[in-house]
Amino acid sequence: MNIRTVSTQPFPDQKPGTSGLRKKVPTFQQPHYLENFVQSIFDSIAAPQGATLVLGGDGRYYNRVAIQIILKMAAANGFGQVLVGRGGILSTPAASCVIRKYRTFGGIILSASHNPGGPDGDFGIKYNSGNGGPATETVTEEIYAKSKGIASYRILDAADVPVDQLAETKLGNMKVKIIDPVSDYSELMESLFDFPAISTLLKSGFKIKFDAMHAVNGPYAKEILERRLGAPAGSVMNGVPLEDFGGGHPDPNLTYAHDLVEIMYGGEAPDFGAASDGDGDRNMILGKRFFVTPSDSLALLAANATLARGYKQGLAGVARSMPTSAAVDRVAKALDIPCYETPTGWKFFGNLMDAGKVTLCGEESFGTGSNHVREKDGLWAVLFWLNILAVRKQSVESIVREHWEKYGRNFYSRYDYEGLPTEAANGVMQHLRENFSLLTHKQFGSYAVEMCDDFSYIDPVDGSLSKGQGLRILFSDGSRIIFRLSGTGTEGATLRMYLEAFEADVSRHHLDAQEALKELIRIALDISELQARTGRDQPTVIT
Ligand code: G16
Repeated sequence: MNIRTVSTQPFPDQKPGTSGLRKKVPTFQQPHYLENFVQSIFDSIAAPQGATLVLGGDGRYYNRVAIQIILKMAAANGFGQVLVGRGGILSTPAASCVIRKYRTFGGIILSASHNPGGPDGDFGIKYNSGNGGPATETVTEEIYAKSKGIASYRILDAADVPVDQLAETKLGNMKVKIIDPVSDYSELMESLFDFPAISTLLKSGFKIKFDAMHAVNGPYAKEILERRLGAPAGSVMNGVPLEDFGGGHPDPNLTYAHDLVEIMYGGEAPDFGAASDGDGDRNMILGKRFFVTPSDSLALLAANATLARGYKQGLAGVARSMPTSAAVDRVAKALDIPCYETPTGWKFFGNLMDAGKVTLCGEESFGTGSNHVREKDGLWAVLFWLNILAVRKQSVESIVREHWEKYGRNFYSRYDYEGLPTEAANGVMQHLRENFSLLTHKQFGSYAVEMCDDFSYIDPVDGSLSKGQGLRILFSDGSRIIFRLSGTGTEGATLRMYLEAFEADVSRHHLDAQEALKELIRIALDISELQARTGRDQPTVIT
């Protein structure tokens, strides 16, 4: 066995963001770049000799190359076994499921999620701990610290391992086991939801369309929706994963999932539509000519959770990221369960779930999940919805409208300004921070500012403090404007502006969100001076 110790120099830019390290493919292709980060992970987690690791990714460009490098480095760093999804494929929730099911030490997931792929697209890598969830900030900070001082990495000199057939091979002293990426996950889904009831619904003429966006969930959706549940062939569209996602932007929202949106708003629209992203953890839910906001979807799943087998006992609590609308807070109040508000990023939910404090959680960025794994889970959300639809036998739209009648409607929208010059984006944030005291208690049209702050969070489980998590302008009627800089972008800065207004009056629930939020949007643009400071009249994406 020939283990090489390779001398290297640190790269200054290996600080993990909201969800791991995400960079352009050519950045990862630089000599030693991936190796440095992987060695920094291994040095930080200090796995015992012989430990087992899970490895897989969303199949994007560079996935296969990275898999081979990581396998050889794992062998040289004393791992005993690596479980690899066939073809190097594992959706993010499936990786979490496999880590938990086989109680492995942890796992490495290769994905840049919803970011575009291909030779000029994005690539990413993140470490998930033994609970199946993204490493906590304490661990990612440690990885970053190691990356800044790295002088060498270890790698085995060996031929590539075949990963396209289910098999067990040896790499040095380490076992490499190629596993079916879909089966463990499918079994888990079957244990949570009433598959016979969903199957009856799907065979009764209730039509669905699932857009896998040429990303990792294609094989998962085909297996579960078409094979196990009997949806007609073709219910899954764009179901073949491609290294560049067919040139698309695999982000399930009204802008990027346009193929599906056209179908769902067209003449012969199916009853239910859904899409998921590059690595299968995000979801978008649509009814016939009707869009369900992710924040509403989370609230609705919480309110209807006991209709699904896996949640019959009720919920211990719920959690949402700070910018996510407070719709779920109202449900939690009615159910008399705790509701936690965390910073953006799934890693903050893990501790709460491990401690048994929450069962369901979600983010406005098309992410919903539960304690069945420690990642958000796109297909899980789709199955949860189908289970509710199978029991309630109503349309998506009527279920949502009834929900609003009961709890009120939280009008919600997010404006993304992508690819801004970093200084301009920082300038907007700085300007807002400096004006906090001037804004407080000021009246803007029908809105009065109650308080402003830079959100910080003390983890109730481990006591860790996360600061600088987004600027909040909170109004006396519960409306909110939030500004945040993205931690997942790979080009310039992305500034996100989140807007929320609560409406109890049912006669106004039919309004379009942009119409209902018009005044708040104007106020947000005024006080931030965003347009003047960035030179942008329009956001890149509105969700
Ligand atoms: C964005 C979203 C977050 C989400 C994160 C990772 O982060 O705003 O809510 O947790 O992406 O999601 P995914 O793993 O699907 O990429 P940011 O920092 O860009 O706002």
